Amino acid sequence: MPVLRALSKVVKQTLLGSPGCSCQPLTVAVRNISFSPRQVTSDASFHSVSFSETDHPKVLITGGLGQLGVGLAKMLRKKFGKNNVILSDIRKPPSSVFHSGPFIYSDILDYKNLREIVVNNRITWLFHYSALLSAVGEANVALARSVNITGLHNILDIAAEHGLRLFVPSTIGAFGPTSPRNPTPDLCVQRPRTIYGVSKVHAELMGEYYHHRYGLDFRCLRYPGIISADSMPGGGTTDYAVQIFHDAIKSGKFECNLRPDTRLPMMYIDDCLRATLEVMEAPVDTLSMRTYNINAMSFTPEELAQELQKQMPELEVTYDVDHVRQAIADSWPMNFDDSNARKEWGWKHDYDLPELIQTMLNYLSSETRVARAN
Ligand code: VAH
Repeated sequence: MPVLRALSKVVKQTLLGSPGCSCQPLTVAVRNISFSPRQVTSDASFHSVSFSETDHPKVLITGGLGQLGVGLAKMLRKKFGKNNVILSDIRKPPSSVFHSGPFIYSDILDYKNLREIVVNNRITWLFHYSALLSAVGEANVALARSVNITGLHNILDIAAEHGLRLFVPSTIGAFGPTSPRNPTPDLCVQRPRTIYGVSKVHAELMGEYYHHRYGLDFRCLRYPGIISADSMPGGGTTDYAVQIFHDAIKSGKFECNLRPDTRLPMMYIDDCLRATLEVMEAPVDTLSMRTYNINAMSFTPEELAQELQKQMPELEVTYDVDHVRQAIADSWPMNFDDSNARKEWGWKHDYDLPELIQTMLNYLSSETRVARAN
């Protein structure tokens, strides 16, 4: 065990008595001995830490207005209480989001702002979703590098300094054309060809470094393409698999921007969010790694269209390939090996392709009925 972590363990045990300390809320001033690179210059700084086992986590979600943040907040608020989950972003939230629970401005590029939020709200868990996705990142490499890499550094330092449990999503995009593609295991060559993928490999490696060097409780899942009914993805390569449902309901026609035979791993959002909570709640001694693949299904646009046409025979699907997205998709895994997640912390998916189709159509059809009625 690295020296710093051993020291931290001794400090905590001395202050708290035996490791199995009582469940009574116990707040002590813990001498913070340089758990983060930014603390190395100061010989000590004090912060109070709550060791109570009975408290719920106090959660901050960054990039909360993306495809996953609102659904994640809804699920976590059900479990931990509405006021224990703070959604944040740099954009103004829709009123439905604003009125569903605590929402604040947070800019992950503003280290001071982020640090104040963590201290003022006594945050203990952080879900870091701010990032530019694959296709939009290729259109703005400098911004993607800043948000996905510099922003991550701020998050890592603050999480280490304040002893947060930190979740950072990675992606199938963290692999490249020289990775095994069918299936892709947890540990193999990772030479992605997008700034998004490079930044996510960096996130995985930096998170694991901070775990081993500073004792940061970093946890990471490589997501497949995520399909959601009530939120739109923002500039990814797998976005076609969400758009097809909306266009099918709206017009009965869909133009796909990937080739019909492009096979990619995909997952329904409810499975993704449940996996994220399960890995964050997993007892630390069940985790042999800090970054895991998770998988549910793998399909091509043609297979998705055919399954959808079983419910909507009149659906017309045409193809107009976006060569940037196609080149990205051709470099990504076709299928994920997630056997470690299933073995170590009991991951299993609930939604296969037929269930996905039914769930998406039920939701969107009811949404359309409501919209027409108003
Ligand atoms: C993208 N939806 O397409 C994201 C995701 C697995 C892909 O990271 O960029």
